Amino acid sequence: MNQAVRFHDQHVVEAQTSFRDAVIAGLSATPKSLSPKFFYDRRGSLLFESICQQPEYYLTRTEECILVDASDEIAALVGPDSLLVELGSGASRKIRLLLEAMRPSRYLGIDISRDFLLESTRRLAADYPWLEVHAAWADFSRRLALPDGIAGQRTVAFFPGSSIGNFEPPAAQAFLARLRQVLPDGSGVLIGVDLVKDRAVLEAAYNDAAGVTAAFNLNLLERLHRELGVEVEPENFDHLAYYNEAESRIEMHLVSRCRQTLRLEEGHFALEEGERLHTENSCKYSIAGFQALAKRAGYEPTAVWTDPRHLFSVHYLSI
Ligand code: AVI
Repeated sequence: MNQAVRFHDQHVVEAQTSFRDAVIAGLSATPKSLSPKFFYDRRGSLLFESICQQPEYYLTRTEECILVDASDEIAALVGPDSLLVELGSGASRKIRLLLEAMRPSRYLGIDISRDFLLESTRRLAADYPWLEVHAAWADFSRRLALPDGIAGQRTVAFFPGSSIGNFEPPAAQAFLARLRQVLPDGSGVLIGVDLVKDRAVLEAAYNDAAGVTAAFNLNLLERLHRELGVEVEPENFDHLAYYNEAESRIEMHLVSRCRQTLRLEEGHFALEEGERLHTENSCKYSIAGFQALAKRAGYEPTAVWTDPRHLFSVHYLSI
């Protein structure tokens, strides 16, 4: 098998222009907000990988244990020779836990961070010579399409890490419903979902002692400077993350330490001392609550796996 990665340059221009427009819209809104998808430039993607190693961030290692324990059952549900599509593939680490058991014929990694996507899919192609590896640089939260030539094959969409939690529930349902439309009959979705739990455990995960999550949050400001030339001093902001119990979600904000103005081209965006820029929601679910959402999106929840402490869940949703 040829070990080159087949690269599909799907919606690149759209992703670049949408960043500038979204920043202007987000800084003009009340309260100010930016989409968490903009965290993931190269530095943000590396910081996220580091978050996943932090002792407080239980999500990654718990999901990995669940996947390892359930890999044979997952493989039996899915069957061999499928197309395995990873949404937000990042470092393509978790997929390695499933490849030997599942034996798909093709893998497609889709990510918004181009360099990261290319590096990780090249490594995957080198390590699994029997696998046909594809990479699509795309913003799947805006437009979801499988590249020509590989659409139509029975597919498993792998959406790990509780990234679905970064959509609010109505948007999560709409996203899953859109995903369903591009998957052929007999396909399914394997999705990691973080569970509601003790506030202290949740808040520690988003306020790690090493300050990596804070650096990840503040990197958004550095990205505004690097890519859009926004005049902004990250040291004039604090990282804030807390559990909003009424909404079952962790909220992340950047809090202005002083009265200041951010400048982007002709636009001036004033912030008061203490004013927040809302950067992320990370929604947490009960197992039954997530299954109900998946049903509303048109899926049949077929299997669910969790860990002994019920920190995290992995669901298989059939079409
Ligand atoms: C990618 N996503 C599921 C992470 C989360 O937990 O919501 C992003 C993250 N934000 C702060 N720490 C990690």
